[in-house]
Amino acid sequence: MTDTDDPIVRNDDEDLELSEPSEVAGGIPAVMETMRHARKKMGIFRGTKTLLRLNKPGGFDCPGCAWPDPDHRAPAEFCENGAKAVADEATTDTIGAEFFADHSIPELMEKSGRWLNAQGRIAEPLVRRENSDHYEPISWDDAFALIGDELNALQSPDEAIFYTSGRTSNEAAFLYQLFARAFGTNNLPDCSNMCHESSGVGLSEVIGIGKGTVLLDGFNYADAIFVIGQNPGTNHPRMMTALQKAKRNGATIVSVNPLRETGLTRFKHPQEVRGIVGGGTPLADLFLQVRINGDVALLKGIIKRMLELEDENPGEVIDREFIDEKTTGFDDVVADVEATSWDEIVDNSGIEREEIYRAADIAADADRMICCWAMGLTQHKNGVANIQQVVNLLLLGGHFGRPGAGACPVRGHSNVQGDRTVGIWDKPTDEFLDRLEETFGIDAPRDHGFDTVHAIEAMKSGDADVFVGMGGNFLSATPDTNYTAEALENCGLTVQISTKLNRGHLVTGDRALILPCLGRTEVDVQQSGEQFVTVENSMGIVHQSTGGLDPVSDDLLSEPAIVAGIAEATLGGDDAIGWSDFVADYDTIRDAIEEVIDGFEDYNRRVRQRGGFALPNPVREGQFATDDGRAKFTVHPIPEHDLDDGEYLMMTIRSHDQFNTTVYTNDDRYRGIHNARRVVMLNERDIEEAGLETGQTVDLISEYGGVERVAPDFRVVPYDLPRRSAGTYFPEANVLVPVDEYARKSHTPASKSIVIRIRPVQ
Ligand SMILES: Nc1nc2c(c(=O)[nH]1)N[C@H]1C(S)=C(S)[C@@H](COP(=O)(O)OP(=O)(O)OC[C@H]3O[C@@H](n4cnc5c(=O)[nH]c(N)nc54)[C@H](O)[C@@H]3O)O[C@H]1N2
Ligand SMILES: Nc1nc2c(c(=O)[nH]1)N[C@H]1C(S)=C(S)[C@@H](COP(=O)(O)OP(=O)(O)OC[C@H]3O[C@@H](n4cnc5c(=O)[nH]c(N)nc54)[C@H](O)[C@@H]3O)O[C@H]1N2
Ligand SMILES: [Mo]
Repeated sequence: MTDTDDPIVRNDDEDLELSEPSEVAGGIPAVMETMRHARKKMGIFRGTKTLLRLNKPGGFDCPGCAWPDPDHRAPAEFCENGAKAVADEATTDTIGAEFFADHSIPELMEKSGRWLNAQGRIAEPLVRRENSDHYEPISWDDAFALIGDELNALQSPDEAIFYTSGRTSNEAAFLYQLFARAFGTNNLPDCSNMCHESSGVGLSEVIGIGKGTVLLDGFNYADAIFVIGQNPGTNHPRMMTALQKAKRNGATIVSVNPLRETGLTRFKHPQEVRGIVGGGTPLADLFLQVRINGDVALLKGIIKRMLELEDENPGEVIDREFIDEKTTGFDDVVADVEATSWDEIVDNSGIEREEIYRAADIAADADRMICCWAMGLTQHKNGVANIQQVVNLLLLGGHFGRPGAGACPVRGHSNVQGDRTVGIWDKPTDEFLDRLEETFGIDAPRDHGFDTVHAIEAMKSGDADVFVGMGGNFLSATPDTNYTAEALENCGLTVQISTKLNRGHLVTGDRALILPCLGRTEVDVQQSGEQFVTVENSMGIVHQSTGGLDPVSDDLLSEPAIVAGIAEATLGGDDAIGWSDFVADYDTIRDAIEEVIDGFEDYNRRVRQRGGFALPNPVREGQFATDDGRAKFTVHPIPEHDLDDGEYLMMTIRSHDQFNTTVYTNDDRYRGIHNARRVVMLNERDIEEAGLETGQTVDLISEYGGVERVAPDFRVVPYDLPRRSAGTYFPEANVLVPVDEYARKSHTPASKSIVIRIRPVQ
């Protein structure tokens, strides 16, 4: 099923160069990078103006990540990687009819993803007609009519799939899900399915809400902060400022990661004088170099040790009163860790007993403890169990319902959390659908829809025929790239609502549309005047985002306008929803959200207040919204990976110089890997034992269910990671992740634990 000579994700790697990984994140190099990106892509004027509006009141929300903004903002809190994301969108280069006349789709397939993205913003709507190998211009009306015709020709609305990436605003997302449901389907997969779904599912089951329980301010009170399976120096650089402050206020920080990620060791605040000149603050007091997917074992070890300490000092270590009053299942967890031997814990976590004791001491001493995590925990078959095991640790110390303590899943895309809140979900609750029906007089479909992996299967098997992507890069972000490509090609129509060109635009159904939209940085003028949109950050704060730049092209529509156009063309005259009224004034969309979803009372007024407002979070107030009002301790087995000789457990991660599938450069500056992305990081001793050499070219092979998948032409890079572990970049290694290898319950692809073999290329 794979063709080794023809990787679907193309790279333009040059000579691989290696240097020592950076010890310090932030500081002067980060500021320089920020300015370089801003100038190069936007020009001096647009660049400076844009960065000054980033994350400021009256400005736009940074599209870089979902980390919240501090209330008392530094003059401009932006980070190097936020600036890269902004510069990438705010570029003045554009592509349109001429570009696509010059470049056929097969020709574009030969280009790297980095090259495709670097061509500029898509400036006008484009169509690929049947049997054509070119995109050509199409009017907005004709594009909408084409979609309406195809959707209405389906046998069932469930043959359509409406994907969302997490940059979409609350307003656009709400209209989009409303349209999907008015049309008749809950097929609303989103990037969250591949991201924090394990967190949402895991937390909902045991604490009754699928969101984090910590506010940014809480970092100022925490005694201990565990950062597990997360690389904030690269992916959430503004979080480093919060960690630095926490540390100055006395918090002890523990990093749990197979890699010694730059930034957690030392961090220089780029916007503080002492950050620029000094040696940086060492952030992590303890680094636990866990084996890939060794977290359950490690967390059990920490809990086991804390219970031993409690026996020695009764009443000093765990919060017995909280456990008795507010939780269930404690005795089972005690029995489970007692039955788990230290050998099992040490072998499976890869962490020595003394180190586990140190971590347990830190947790035991903390009156207030926060656990943060990201993809290192969620993207495993036992992703949900990982999260619930973290909750076990937090429950032991009663770390819910007070500031400075709690669960902190750190979200990725800047509005991925808000999209879910306003209804982008393949498994909506009946209560939500009832409210939609009452408000809009529609018959909402009740069957659950396809999530991301099941959407791929449905397109592959012919059960789905139309794919619409609200942002994102479905082809390259999903697992099993070759399989997903076949799935998309099996559709009658694929539609991508996008800002920039990506490989997902090149692998299409019989017909394809690219609908270019305004970006967050741009002014959005509708009938009632200039509009703003709203987003929800990782901590449940809803706030405004207002673009300030002139749109790069006159032919762009806003995301809400595009949804409305599709809805009108599809639902026609029979439908009572006033789509154009919504677009004329986004306040009316917010009024509708307020009617349908609790917590948005007085939305339009409150979101105009500086800093926005917090959505209700009962757990923060000490109320667990579970069936019996108590939080649940839960027992989970230690996952087993019996690696045969020559097998490695691979995690697919982000470099410092990419945003998901958008590659800015072929460097991974912090890790000291330059000019190449088709690399596999391996422990030096594993390289030696396998008879491999630094820089050698190899093919990576995964074999699941009798199917061999090959990622050709990777270079061997020695790196400090545990034995028998391998690290590769996403999306290059996605071909190796089988579509059906996903987390139980959450269906998040197991992109961080894939067994691979390595075959030298002769
Ligand atoms: N600049 C930039 N910012 C981004 C993004 C980006 O691509 N670029 N992406 C955004 C998005 S959508 C998201 S979801 C976040 C992602 O943010 P992260 O989750 O930080 O991103 P990953 O690179 O996937 O890194 C996962 C980390 O987990 C570690 N890890 C892997 N496997 C394991 C394991 O089994 N156990 C433990 N303990 N650790 C493990 C890896 O070494 C790595 O440090 O970032 C967001 N912000
Ligand atoms: N192997 C592996 N796979 C992974 C991951 C991993 O760690 N390993 N991580 C997973 C995670 S956490 C995530 S979140 C997904 C990400 O999956 P996606 O969200 O689908 O992918 P992105 O690369 O973020 O999407 C980039 C594209 O979005 C479009 N875009 C950018 N801004 C806008 C906008 O404002 N509006 C619109 N309409 N379009 C816009 C541009 O055309 C750009 O090319 O990938 C997942 N895939
Ligand atoms: Mo994500």
